[in-house]
Amino acid sequence: MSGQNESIYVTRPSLPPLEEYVDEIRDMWETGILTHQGPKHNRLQAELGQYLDAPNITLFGNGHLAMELGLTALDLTGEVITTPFTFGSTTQAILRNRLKPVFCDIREDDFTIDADRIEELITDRTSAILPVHVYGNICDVEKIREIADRHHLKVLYDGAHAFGEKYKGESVGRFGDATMFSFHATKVFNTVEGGCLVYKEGNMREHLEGLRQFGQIVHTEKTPYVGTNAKMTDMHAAMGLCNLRHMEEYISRRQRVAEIYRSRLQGKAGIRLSVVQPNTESNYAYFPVVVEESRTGVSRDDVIAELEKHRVYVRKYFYPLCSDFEIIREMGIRSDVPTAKYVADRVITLPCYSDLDPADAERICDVIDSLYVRRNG
Ligand code: T4K
Repeated sequence: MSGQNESIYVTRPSLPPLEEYVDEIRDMWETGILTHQGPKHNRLQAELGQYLDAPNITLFGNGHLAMELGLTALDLTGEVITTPFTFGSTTQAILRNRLKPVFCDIREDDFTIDADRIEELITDRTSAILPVHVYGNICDVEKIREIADRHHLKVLYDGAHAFGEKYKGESVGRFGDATMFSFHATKVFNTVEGGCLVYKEGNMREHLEGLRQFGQIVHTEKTPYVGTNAKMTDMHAAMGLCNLRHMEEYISRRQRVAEIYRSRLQGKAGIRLSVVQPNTESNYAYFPVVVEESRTGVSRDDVIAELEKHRVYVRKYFYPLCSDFEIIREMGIRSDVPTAKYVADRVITLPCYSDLDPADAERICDVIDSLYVRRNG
């Protein structure tokens, strides 16, 4: 157990043994190939393709750019239906494509987009749906596919939190036209910064690679696209090659932490947890807790303050809602998202990462328990 004086943050990166990374990058000092789709990048792309069961995959310098450029490559217009309950990146990717986000409410049991509310938001300007597998909770992929097919809409999933997950035995990246996975330092699988897009149509590859590299068709003199620089370096890919070898261990250690929280907090008055989704192989990315003050008088801020007294620093992922961003209000976009508002006003995410000592997870529950006992007896 980490000392009681040591601070605990919402997450810490999963790191391979240092020697393993040093061994992985050693030959780069001889080859001098550090970036531009070098051998490490290409090996990681191939290994991830296998791991994610994704025949079509392109790596990027971060998850956000994978999503932003993925939207560009899908050639969308007008409006995109999305969730407000997510990290700002999701909405920004839409805005940066000069598209209009239309916010749909979320489900109260798993916080993903409420597929039953999507159709009422479709207009003749809608071109796509951008749902988020928030916290690693998988969206209603079947209903979303049905709606998209019926209305001829594209679907790009923000799977930033869903790396390696499966639904009914199928890789979560197999749903929709494309799925983004983030490899940020704080994610289940990391390349320090990084991300990828997996996609259904192989003919998107050339466009995506062009968008990633100054609009060029790689290894030619042609520049048919307006692109940017969104490449993943070989140094980052090397970290991914190492981390990928440890995924099973990382996920099972996260699972242990999540199970402690669930067994200690499930059913506690004033605290609501996300459901355990059926048919899902989870990666235990985040552990959200909704603090319902009206039932006990204990508020979210009380829980945060109590944990901070014990040097445990949780986060309000995801508050505020994207639909409340200043830029969205200035654009005059109004949304009817009461469930998302309810959850965003009450949610915290507890520390959950592979190196978190299970004894610390128990201690965090003890701190929460003692606060409720003090207040309510
Ligand atoms: N879509 C969704 C749904 C997302 O959640 C995200 C990113 C994206 C898209 C975009 O993907 P990327 O472009 O990032 O690949 C963090 C992460 O920066 C961000 O990747 C993540 N979502 C978001 C949910 O969380 P912040 O601003 O809260 O990060 P920060 O720096 O405050 O870090 C949180 C905690 O992690 C710190 O308390 C300490 C710890 N930490 C962080 C870093 C960076 C470390 O221990 N080591 C580190 O190197 O956004």
